[in-house]
Amino acid sequence: MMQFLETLHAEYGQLFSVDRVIYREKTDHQDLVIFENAIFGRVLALDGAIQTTERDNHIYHEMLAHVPILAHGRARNVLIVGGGDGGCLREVARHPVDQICMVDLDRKVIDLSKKYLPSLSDGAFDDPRLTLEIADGKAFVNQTDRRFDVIVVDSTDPIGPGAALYTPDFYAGCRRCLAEGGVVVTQNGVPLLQEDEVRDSYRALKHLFADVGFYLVPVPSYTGGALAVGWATDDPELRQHEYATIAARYDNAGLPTRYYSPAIHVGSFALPPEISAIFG
Ligand code: AG3
Repeated sequence: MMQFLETLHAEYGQLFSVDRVIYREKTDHQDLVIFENAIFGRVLALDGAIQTTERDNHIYHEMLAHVPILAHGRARNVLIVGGGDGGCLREVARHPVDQICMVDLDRKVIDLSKKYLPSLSDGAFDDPRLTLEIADGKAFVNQTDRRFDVIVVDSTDPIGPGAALYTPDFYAGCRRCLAEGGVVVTQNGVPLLQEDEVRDSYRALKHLFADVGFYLVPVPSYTGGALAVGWATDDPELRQHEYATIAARYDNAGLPTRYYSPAIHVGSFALPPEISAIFG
């Protein structure tokens, strides 16, 4: 393999030169490849779709973890659904939470990421606060007795095993195991290329939660423009905090962020009219 062409979208794709294939395997669930690219460093792809890269994963993972946790302000129990590469876990673990539960379907993604992409988790899989479950996320949220203040859905796209994590049944399970005052955030694709995904998630979440919205995160390797992250909670105040509130919490947490900042947090909820129109 000298080049990797992303096959996520039928009509458009991004091309990476491949300096070296680090590892390739068809796991029980998905076609996994880790390769080396001169700009992005090591890159993880599942079923032909880019999942994460050494170079830009901090943008996505900082925003997926810090926005809901700092908006909540006193999160003690956090659930990550998916996220087997450990990047989201790394950022969640920087907070003084009591417990982190991570549920991923594919053990191979976790094991191979630890081995070939160690900077992604940066040791967070050894965090004593972590409970790791290899399980179907949809079944987990519909069955667990645990309750979570923040749920982060760090899923693949709604193709293959990830599709279950975009269903009304899954969202209802998230609601079921969300503690009072909690918030759910969901990876929701790039609106320019995946408009239906944004619309469908909005409609399904709106049935279940009082306040549903999106914030935007520009991740270069998720090509096509900013990525939408879904936001669902019964507390509308969580996404209306003033800059000063978020800045005070951020300073208090002492997070070593490279992309996230309180100003970016607040600004990321500002949507271009053409994106609001998708679900408005
Ligand atoms: N999250 C993968 C997000 C995929 C975004 N896809 C896209 N460009 N539409 C899981 C891996 C990161 N921890």
